[in-house]
Amino acid sequence: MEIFLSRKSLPIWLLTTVVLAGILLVSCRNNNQPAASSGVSGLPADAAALATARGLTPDDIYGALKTYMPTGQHDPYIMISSGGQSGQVYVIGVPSMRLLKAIGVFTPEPWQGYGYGGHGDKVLAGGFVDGKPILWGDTHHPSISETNGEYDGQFAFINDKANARIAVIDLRDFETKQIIKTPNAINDHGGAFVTPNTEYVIEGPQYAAPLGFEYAPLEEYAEKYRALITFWKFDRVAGRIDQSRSFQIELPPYWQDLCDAGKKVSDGWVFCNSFNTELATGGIELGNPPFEAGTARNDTDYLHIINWKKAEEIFQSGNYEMMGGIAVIRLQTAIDEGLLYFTPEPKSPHGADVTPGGEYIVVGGKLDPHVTVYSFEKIMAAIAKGGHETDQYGVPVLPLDATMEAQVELGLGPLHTVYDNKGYAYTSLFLDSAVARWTLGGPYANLNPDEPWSLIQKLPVHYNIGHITAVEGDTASPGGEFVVALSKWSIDRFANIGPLMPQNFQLVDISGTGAQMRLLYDMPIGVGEPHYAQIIRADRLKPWQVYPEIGWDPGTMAPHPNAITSSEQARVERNGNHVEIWMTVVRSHFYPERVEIKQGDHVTWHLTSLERTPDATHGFAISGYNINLSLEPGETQTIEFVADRSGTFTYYCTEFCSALHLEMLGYMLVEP
Ligand code: CUK
Ligand code: CUA
Repeated sequence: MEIFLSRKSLPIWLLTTVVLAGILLVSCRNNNQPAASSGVSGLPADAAALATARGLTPDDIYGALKTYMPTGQHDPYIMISSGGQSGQVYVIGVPSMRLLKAIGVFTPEPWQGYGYGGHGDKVLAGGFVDGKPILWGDTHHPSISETNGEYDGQFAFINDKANARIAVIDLRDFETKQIIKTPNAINDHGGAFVTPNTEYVIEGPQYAAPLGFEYAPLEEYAEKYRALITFWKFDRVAGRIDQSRSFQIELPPYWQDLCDAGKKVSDGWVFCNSFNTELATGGIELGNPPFEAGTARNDTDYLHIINWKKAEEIFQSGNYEMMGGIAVIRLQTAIDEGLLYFTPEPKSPHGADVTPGGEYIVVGGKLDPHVTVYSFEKIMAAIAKGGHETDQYGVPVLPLDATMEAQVELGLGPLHTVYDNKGYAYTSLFLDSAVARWTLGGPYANLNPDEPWSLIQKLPVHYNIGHITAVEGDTASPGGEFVVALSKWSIDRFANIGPLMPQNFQLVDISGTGAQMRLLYDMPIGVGEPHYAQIIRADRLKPWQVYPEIGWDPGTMAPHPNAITSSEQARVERNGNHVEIWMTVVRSHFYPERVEIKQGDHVTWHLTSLERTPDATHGFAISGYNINLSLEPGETQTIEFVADRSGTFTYYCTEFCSALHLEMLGYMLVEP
């Protein structure tokens, strides 16, 4: 009896699935019969009875057994998901689809104590736009750092579409370390994507504006408006983007949408799809076509093909202009030096996804039922051949029949494509609300028995899938167990909680071959609209359980100069109207427990957690002063403020850290 759902033995699970599914079929046929006595040895009657009582189908049972994570067991995969309008990043276990953490990125995050007086304030200030505080973001595309085209689990990057910013998250402590405002651009989209060794974090543009987002009338769109793709140089040792070694390339004012870096055979190149080669500027109120029609008039837009290794050489040779504090390679230079080529893509494309070996680039049709597959080899041959026509800005356009490898008809609204280890590609079909599995050709053709470049299965999802993500899916060697459909609508999937409904992460089993994809689980996301997510094998992550030593500053990832290591060193010092406090934090005391200052004092307050026990986190909130920190074991943080309000204020620990947690408090008396 006890072997049911044995935790150690997978074959028993599988056996159990089959057996239980069989029982369900039987018990469905005899619906009025209690299934209490299954007659199958080793299977508890209560499990079958429960399944019958709940009306679970064999598919439901399969999904449950695939995703259930018994207490104490860990997910084999971790999903790093954008948080959409929340401005944050979410960390989710796969396949259990349990939310593990919300990482504060562009928006203050109280639980992490991010943006309420501690070092997070400085990180957030890095993203102010010309000094204006912007305390939210529209995160779209997270990207995990890579080494040799594999996720290395060290860092994650994410863009803010709304304000053209990029953030760096250190995966040792899952905290945001840097936000940087992209110079010269006011919005972005096609980032963050890394090159195969994270030499650069790429941030592609979206809606064109004059460089520096200076004023220019829309009538001057064609002459004055431009796009910019940014190559952020990432310094792995410092764990920061280095703007002085980064550069931008000026592009025509098409709306470059999504970019992906080449890998393996195509390492050194970047590919971005685009739309609005029509240069539509809206103005329905003036009798112009509205944007949604104006941008869809042409039969083709342009896939952008960018040679970033050569662009790096041009940057290093000094052939650029400094604008807004960053090197900009001008459009004419990019054309003259052969950094930029176009090739046509059918009707308002979406997505650009490089295959694991770098041989092909897949672009979704969005308004065309096909995905178009470009061959990198053919692109290179077409470039070498030369003598191309150009677009209106002088960029060479490689003919489609010279660059295209295949077109595969999948259905309505193909957007984004990911890959597995069996030679299949998976494309989200927004209008069909389906995941399409199809076969790659070329070197992938013998990985499965199906005919190359053909649609194998369309799995319905609920509803309107945007992105799709696969385990290790953007690497040179993707996994093959799961994809997650990032579905935009969830109407009727969850309990009604009012008109704003959650999005729906739908876990799909892709472990079989052929038409065997199965929908396993729906996870509501009620915190914003995530666009993209990446899924990394959990064993690639090496996060800390506690900070490396007492007095660690997560802001610099180094020992904090004002850390103290014992409560005897705790003290308050006054120098004129500057008060400096060195405080220790440990179960279940703040030392000192009383802080007496005067109204108008400038206060610098250093707090060090003396804890070494994993999970012994303390909070620190000063009521009425908008100060709130999370002090994880070993962490030191400094807050600074002016005591502008006299009165009696409490500070207390916000984490239930011990039986004496409620006693973990102090008084800050501010004398008028
Ligand atoms: S875009 Cu959202 S579904 Cu911002 Cu990646 Cu395609
Ligand atoms: Cu420390 Cu509660």
